[in-house]
Amino acid sequence: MKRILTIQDISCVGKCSITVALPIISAMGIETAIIPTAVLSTHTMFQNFTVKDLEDQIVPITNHWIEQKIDFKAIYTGYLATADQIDVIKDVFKKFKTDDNLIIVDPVMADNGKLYPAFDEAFAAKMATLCSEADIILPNITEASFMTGMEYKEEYDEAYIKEMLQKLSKLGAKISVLTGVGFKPGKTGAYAYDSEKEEYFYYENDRIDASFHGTGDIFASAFTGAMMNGLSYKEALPIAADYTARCIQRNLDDPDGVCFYGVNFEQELPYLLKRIGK
Ligand code: PXL
Repeated sequence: MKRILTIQDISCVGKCSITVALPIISAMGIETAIIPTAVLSTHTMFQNFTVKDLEDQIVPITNHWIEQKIDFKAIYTGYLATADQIDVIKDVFKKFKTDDNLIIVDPVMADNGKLYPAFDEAFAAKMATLCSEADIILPNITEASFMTGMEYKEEYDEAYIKEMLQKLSKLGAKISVLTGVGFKPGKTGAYAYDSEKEEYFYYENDRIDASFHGTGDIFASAFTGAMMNGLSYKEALPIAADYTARCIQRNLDDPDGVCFYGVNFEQELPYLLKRIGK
């Protein structure tokens, strides 16, 4: 069985970060090791959440793994608690990078034109340096605008997206994926650029008119799980996009009531597994 490592927070209630990555990637048949960057009572969109930074655990945990000769086919990072953690995580990459494993960085820090409450522009600049060490990055347009210095736009054309992808690819990742890119009403999608092949790829799907937390993490987790099942990034992106859309719809249709802080990814897992042939 393949084993990957995901590095992000545990929001004890929140349906985001590790509490979605672990079940999704595990269900896809991939062993999912974790490094929790912090423990929060809830994600940061709740009022008065508690937070405990776990940065001091990262070095001892990874030193022990080195002793035990544990390795990973991918390292996927999500929400990181502080800018200082980013240097520690770069050391984790150094410890576990091999010629044939994949580093996937989702630079979780912002959405809808704004940084999340815990972050500032210095954090965004530091996150750009982590993206430089990745094979694949998965920012949304807001995150990309903070990392490239491009103006954030709600309405844009293809030239704006392509320029953003060019600037992102200068950070250094082989494949840059911009999420939440839609050119028509009722549509969204993922727009990717492969800097080695100098090739763009766009997958468009229906946009469900509702916004919930954790959907970016669900997308990144399904994408990582699909890649680890041997699919190409062009095969993995549509699966991740369609699965995420179904999770949002399923939440809206939930007979037990709509969850306001996250979506129903659990009951759409059978769909995801079918899409990867399991
Ligand atoms: O889904 C992204 C995310 C992950 N973890 C925490 C968050 C957020 C988004 O706000 O607050 C703690």
